[in-house]
Amino acid sequence: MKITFILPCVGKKPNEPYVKTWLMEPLAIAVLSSLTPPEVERVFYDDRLESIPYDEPTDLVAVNVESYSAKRAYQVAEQYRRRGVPVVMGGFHATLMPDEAAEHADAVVVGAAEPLWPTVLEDFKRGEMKKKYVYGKGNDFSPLLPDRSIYRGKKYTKVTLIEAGRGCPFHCEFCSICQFFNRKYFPRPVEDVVRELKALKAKRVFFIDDNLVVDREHTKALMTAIRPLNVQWVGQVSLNIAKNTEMLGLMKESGCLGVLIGFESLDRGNLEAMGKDVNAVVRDYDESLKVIKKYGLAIYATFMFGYDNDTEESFQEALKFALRQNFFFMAFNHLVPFPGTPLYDRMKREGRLLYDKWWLAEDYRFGDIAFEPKRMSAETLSRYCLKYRNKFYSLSSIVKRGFDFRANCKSLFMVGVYFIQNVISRGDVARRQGLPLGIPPQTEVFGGPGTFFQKGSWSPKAPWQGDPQTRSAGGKHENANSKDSIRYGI
Ligand code: B12
Ligand code: SF4
Repeated sequence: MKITFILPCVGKKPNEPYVKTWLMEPLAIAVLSSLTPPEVERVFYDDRLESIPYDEPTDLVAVNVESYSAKRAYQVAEQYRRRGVPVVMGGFHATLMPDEAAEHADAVVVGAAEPLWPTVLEDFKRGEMKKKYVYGKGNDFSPLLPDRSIYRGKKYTKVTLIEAGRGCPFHCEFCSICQFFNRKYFPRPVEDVVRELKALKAKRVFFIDDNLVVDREHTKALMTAIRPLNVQWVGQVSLNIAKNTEMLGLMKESGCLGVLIGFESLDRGNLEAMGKDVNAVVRDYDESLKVIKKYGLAIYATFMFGYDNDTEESFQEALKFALRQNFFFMAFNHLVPFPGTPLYDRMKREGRLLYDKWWLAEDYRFGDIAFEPKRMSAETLSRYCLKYRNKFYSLSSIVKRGFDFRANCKSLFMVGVYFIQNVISRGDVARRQGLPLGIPPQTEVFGGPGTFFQKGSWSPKAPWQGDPQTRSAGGKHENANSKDSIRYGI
């Protein structure tokens, strides 16, 4: 028996490389591979880096589906199913939208793969694969280590992704994580994390937990256990970490180089509307950052714009704040109504969705706004995000921030990482904006790694060939509701 694993890309611009900062190891594929019995032959195609050989014989195809890659996942599935090969889907989007995914797959796995994947394979072997597999209890880690040999031959960013826990107990209205994990946190046994780090001999690690400091005792035990391993790591934490200097000390001693913090907004009203209580308890961002910075940690700050109090001043203030704080990286994201979130439901109730299913809409591009903001147009919101990202990643800003030696450039290694990654991120601002979702199959002819050449009749004047700053988001959205989903007909 042979399984083909697929990680779909979001979409591609003809003759251009894929978004570079997104090219990390896809951990879900290594986890699935580890759960697959050794006698099963496995191959993996990463759609971001290579072409998919649809005609290569295989018995079963397993596809990871996120909301941004859903359209592409369905296109890929259609290609295999046309050839008579059954397709199984799983991942965030497949879990939050199982009925939609089931229209494009032979089976859908809802939730974590660990407790279900072996059963799916058993059922498949017997010719009795079910349409849906649902795991309702929570999220079990497997003692098996992810099988990273599945990445062989593929060039990813040189950082190892690893999990110390899953989920988050908070309830921010826009967040897919708390929906996926039912607002719970599931710690992974510390000894398994240590065993994985030792087996990998990994020196540069990204703890992908959405909030590494949810369960203080677990995190302390983890930091203490990894201290002797001499790894350098980055992770995502919440801002209230500033109140816990013991934890900050442990993080630093265990090799923490930097943290990603979701600031989201400088406006209290916006934070309340988001339900981002974990930030609302921190009265003064500058004071909190002063504490965190004492530990010499680089900071990747993420902001989200589009809540009801946001105006252009909100962008100006956030930029001022980011430059004052010399953040290592900064994300100026726009609010996205991800399916299955309370935000999506609220926007729908309030009649503010510009698309019923933006992730499948024919004319939706990465960077487009999928809802009607209160105090500016959708087009203006999209344009401001782009404008202020460009300002943050301007050459003068990169140089200025680089001079904060303590936070950003405290060793020769960090100087290299800082400048290379900031220059790549600068390029990615344009690479991501206007990225179409999916690749119409009739145009799918691949070129060099990560690129494809366009053929056929697809969009002779594609939107990204125009000026992304003037392309109208608001206008075109008017006709883009509901029926517009999936008109790419394969
Ligand atoms: C690391 C990470 C990244 C990295 C690397 C991504 C990569 N592909 O390697 C970077 C930073 C590049 C990134 C980029 C983006 N990301 Co990201 N990312 C994550 C993060 C933190 C961890 C992903 C991971 O490896 N998890 C560990 C694996 C084991 O878990 P998993 O993927 O859920 O897989 C499990 C199950 O879902 C299931 N499963 C998954 N696939 C399949 C397939 C089958 C067949 C089966 C049976 C089961 C199954 O089994 C697995 C084991 O239990 C998640 C949040 C999270 N906690 O997962 C966000 C997350 C996936 N990202 C998200 C987003 C939005 C993005 C961006 C669009 C952000 C942006 N604006 O740029 C881009 C899109 C990039 C792309 N798709 O090409 C969202 C997706 C939401 C959604 N509804 O789809 C998440 C959930 C974060 C969030 N806060 O909402 N991301
Ligand atoms: S704190 Fe972060 S991970 Fe947790 S619910 Fe809020 S946005 Fe999601």
